[in-house]
Amino acid sequence: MSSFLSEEENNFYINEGYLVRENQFTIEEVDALRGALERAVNSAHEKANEGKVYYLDKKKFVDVGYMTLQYEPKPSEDILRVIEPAHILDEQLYSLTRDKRITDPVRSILKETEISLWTDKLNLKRPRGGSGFGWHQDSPYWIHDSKNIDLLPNVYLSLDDADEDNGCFRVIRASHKEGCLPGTADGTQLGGFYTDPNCFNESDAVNLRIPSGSLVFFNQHIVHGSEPNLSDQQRRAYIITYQPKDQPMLKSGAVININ
Ligand SMILES: O=C(O)CCC(=O)C(=O)O
Repeated sequence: MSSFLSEEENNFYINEGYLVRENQFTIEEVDALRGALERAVNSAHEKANEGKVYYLDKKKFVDVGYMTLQYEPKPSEDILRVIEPAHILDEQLYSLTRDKRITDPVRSILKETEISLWTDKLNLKRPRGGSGFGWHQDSPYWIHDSKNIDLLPNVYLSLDDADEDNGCFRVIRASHKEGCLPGTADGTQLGGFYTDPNCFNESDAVNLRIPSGSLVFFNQHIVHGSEPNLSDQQRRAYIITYQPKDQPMLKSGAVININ
């Protein structure tokens, strides 16, 4: 069965910069994917011993080959926050990058039948303190590495029910229309990657309260972020980003076409 976007969905994505499709994966599938995610986390922890450790704005990062691990700030520095890319750590995550429920809507967005993988990451917002993500766009991170900066749609798969309590994903509706916006010039190392708050209106924020197994398609230019997880519940997500076919991946430079 194909999962292409309807004209109405496509128009919504074009105008708003995002689109939600709830309950695309069954509870059993989500359970299996949570297992894959936690296996990937264990494997990343093991590999981290061989990696190169560095700090940006006092936050710990480890590069292992072309994989980057980001940790929670002190005193939780042993807790992984982001793994990018993650498909190399687990066969099931790799298969997911080819699942038609994810890739057919991307084909609709890119208006292409063949696409390739740009990057993928696991965001592990753990209970009682998993950090938030300040308002930002993805495109300024990628502009120096991609020739297709306007053609990098993201897909967010929620692996837990999410709402404001556990730091659900949020977008500034229609903010993608401005292209790459300026960053904050606050003198920190990472400040330039957070969007200047004068360039968007926080009252346009949409909190995406979604059940596990839901997908959010979002434009690489949309301003997005999320609050910390102060609840007792997990808020785990897998975000996969695509591009036109035959293009090298961010970090590894490998070409992974998806037909
Ligand atoms: O997982 C989230 O809530 C936000 C993720 C995000 O902004 C990102 O990975 O670029």
